[in-house]
Amino acid sequence: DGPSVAIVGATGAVGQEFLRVITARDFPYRSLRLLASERSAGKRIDFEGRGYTVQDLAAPGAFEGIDIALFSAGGGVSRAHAPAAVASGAVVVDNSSAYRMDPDVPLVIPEVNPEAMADVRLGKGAIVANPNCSTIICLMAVTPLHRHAKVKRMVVSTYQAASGAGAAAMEELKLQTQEVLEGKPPTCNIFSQQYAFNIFSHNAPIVENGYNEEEMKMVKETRKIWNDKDVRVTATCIRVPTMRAHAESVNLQFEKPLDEDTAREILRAAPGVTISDDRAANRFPTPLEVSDKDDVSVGRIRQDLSQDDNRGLELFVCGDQIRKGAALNAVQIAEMLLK
Ligand code: 2RA
Repeated sequence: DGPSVAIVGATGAVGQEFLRVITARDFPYRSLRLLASERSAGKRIDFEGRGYTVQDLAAPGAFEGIDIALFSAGGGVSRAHAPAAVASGAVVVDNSSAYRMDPDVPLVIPEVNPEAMADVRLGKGAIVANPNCSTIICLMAVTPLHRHAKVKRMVVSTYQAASGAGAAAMEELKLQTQEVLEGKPPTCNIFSQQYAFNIFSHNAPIVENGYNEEEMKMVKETRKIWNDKDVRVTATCIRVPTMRAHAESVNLQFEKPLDEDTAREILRAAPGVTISDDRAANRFPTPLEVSDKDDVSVGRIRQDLSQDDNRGLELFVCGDQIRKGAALNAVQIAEMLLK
C-alpha cells in the first residue's frame, strides 16, 4: 500500500536513474506512471518486469491519484505542469531550478537539512525542490564541518561532467573524442566549442555580475540550505570532459578553529560521505571512482596554509551528478515522505 508515483521525464538521463534508484532501494511504490511531453508520449519502457507506455503529461487527469511526482524534464516543464500535480494532491519533488529559490518551497538534501520539509506530508499537495547537483555534492561534505565550526567563507571551483548537460552531451563527448582521435573535425551540436580534450567555462548564461547561473546557484542555494544569509560563497564552474561525476575543489574559512584531524573524524562519521585521502599512494577522489555510487568522496583534506590558527581547510570532493546530484537525492526526499 505504498504511494502511487509519477515520473516526469522518464526517458532522460535523470529519469532513467530515478528508475534505477527506485529498484536499488526497493522503493515501495504501489503504482508507477511515466509521463513526458507529447513528443515522448507513447514510448514503451520495461521496468521491473512490467511494460509501461509513457503518457502525455499535459493530458487531463495526468496526475490523478498520484501521491509523489518526481520531475526532471527542465524548468519549463516544471513551471508548466507541477501546479497541476500539486492541485491533484501530489507532492512534487522537482529536480529543475524552477522553484528552488521560492521561499515557500523547501530546498532539501536529506542528510543535510531534513527539517526543511517538516510541513510536507503525503496527501497534501506541495513542491519540494532538489538542489543543483554541484550544490548537493559540495554541501554533502562541507555541511558536517559547517555545523561544527561554522563556515564564514567558501570558495568552490567545480569540474563538471557532461551528464549535467544531459544524455545528448554525454553522447557528443564520446563522438567528439572518436572524431578528434581520427583527425576529424569535432561535431559541436550541444556546445559551441570542442569539448573532447578540452575544458571551458560552464555553459550556463553569464549574469550581470559576471558570474554564470551555475555559480550563482551554488551561492544562493548554499545560503538557503544552511539558512544563513551571511555566509560568503563564491564559485567558478568549469565543464570538463568526464561523463557523469562532478569534481569540486573547496576552500573553507571557519569562524572557529578546525584542525584537519578533527575534520577527518567529522567527515568519517558523515552520512553519504566516503573519505578517499591516501597521501602515501597519492590517491584521492576521482570522477570515475564515484560514478554509479551513492556516496560523495572527499580527500585532499588539509589545513589551508594561507589562513591562521586552523581556521582554513582545503577539500577535494567528487560525486555522481546523475545519482546523488539528482535522482538519488530526489528519491531520498520521497522516502522521507513515507516515514
Ligand atoms: C550542470 N548542474 O551540471 C547543471 C545542470 N544539471 O550543467
